[in-house]
Amino acid sequence: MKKFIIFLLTGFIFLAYGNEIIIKDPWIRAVPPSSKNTALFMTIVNKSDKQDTLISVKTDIAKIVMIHKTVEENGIMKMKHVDSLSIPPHSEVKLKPGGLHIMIMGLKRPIKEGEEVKINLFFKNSGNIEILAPVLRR
Ligand SMILES: [Cu+2]
Repeated sequence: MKKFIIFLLTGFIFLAYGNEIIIKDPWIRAVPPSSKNTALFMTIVNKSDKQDTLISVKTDIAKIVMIHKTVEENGIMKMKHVDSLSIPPHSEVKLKPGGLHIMIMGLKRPIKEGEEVKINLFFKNSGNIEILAPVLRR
């Protein structure tokens, strides 16, 4: 009985912990086979009372993955690297074309429309979150 209760408790703790950060609607932009770069977009939802921070992103399909923001300088849109991305408590951060995105550079192979790519997102508090992001033409 004791073991059963402990099992239940760990189950609840795991569930509560696992739901703090939710990745909604992830997708990777489909690019022609000649293109070596693409981008990943998604909405990061923080359901917890604490701020969390996206510190790094990894995928097997590319050499370099980094967080980018899009800024306007003298009327020209430029992409800038940011070290990390803060997700305030009880809020969501949208990564979308023309704004924040995960830059995927140096594709090791062409990506196909409809395929699902495994991505690992590393958060300061929530640790590693693995997602599958479909390659879409949007
Ligand atoms: Cu970029």
